[in-house]
Amino acid sequence: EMPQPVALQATAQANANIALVKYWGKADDELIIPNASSLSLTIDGLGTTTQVTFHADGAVQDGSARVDAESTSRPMPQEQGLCGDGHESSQDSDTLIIDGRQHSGKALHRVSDLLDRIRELSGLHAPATVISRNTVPYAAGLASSASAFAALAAAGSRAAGLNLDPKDLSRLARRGSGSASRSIYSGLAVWHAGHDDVSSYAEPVSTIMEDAAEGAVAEDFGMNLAMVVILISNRKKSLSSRVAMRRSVQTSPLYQAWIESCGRDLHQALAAIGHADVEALGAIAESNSYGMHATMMTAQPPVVYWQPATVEALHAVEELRAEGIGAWSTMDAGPNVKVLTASKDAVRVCESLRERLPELDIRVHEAGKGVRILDR
Ligand code: 2P0
Repeated sequence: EMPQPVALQATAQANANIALVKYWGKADDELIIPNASSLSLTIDGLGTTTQVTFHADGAVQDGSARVDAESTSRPMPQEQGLCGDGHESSQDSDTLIIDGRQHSGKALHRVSDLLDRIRELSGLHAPATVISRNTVPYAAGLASSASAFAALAAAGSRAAGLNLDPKDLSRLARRGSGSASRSIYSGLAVWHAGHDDVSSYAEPVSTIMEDAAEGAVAEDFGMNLAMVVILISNRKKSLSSRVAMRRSVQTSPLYQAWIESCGRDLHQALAAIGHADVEALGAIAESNSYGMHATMMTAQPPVVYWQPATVEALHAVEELRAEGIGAWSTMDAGPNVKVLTASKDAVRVCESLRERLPELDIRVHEAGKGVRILDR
């Protein structure tokens, strides 16, 4: 007479994004409201696939969720033995498996927080199992909370019977990790800083352009760009971006100027995109990235993600440009260097960089798709 457990399950895939105008610092740590709007390019080949299963006893407590009766269990490919007998019995709390390894502590806490938000929205009060795989072609170092939380928000909300529109999905992903708000979309996206939970969300640049042009047909601007990723290190970073950005906000004397520069940079970047001016966009992105790192380096204590090979790579990009090749560097909270280029130049940029930096793993990533639910 035990109620038959109902598997409420969905799987989603999301790609990483690289910011051209960076998000660095929060106005609200709890809701993850940034101090400035940001702009990014979603890229292919660096993503996360996540399956969420809610273990409900057929119960939807307040009836607000539309539960899909067809969402019966479809197991992910076996996760190196960790999907086995061990934890099915302890379903009073969430279970998190990333790349075949079960996680507890801080990682699980962050995931459970987002699941709590989904339970709140759906009225579904049930523990969940989250099985996540990073689709990284080369060893870590680029694993991104953006793709992880975008995939979790999409799979989790769908598994709970919610059917969120992209804007609400972006807001939900934002609660997991700020940059995840932008990975909902393909190509170029802007995360509007906003001032509260409702007004802080991302949308595609094409939408903004359409609005500005009052309904003119928009192209998918992002598809003309690519990122060449120079892998400097695949080690886990010493300091999380969350801590590093908070320290920058609180202690860098350059912080206020940084936030002001982001406003100008976004404005000019959108104008450059409107004119399909890759050169102008690249120059803005490179300068914005250096500005962000300046706020970290002038924090107390300083945050320096750079390694010797980072500086070599940055100089190599400058050399390419001196030769007339359109390539611009950008960096995030780690030592790796990403190089923005026109898609048509990407292979040439990649080959030139490989010649100059023969020790390093260097690969082309084209503009990527937005988050999507995978078929059952
Ligand atoms: C960005 N980064 O715009 C910036 C540039 C890294 C450097 O967003 O605290 O993991 O989870 O909101 O999104 C990385 O920060 O931070 C990031 P939380 P997140 O891509």
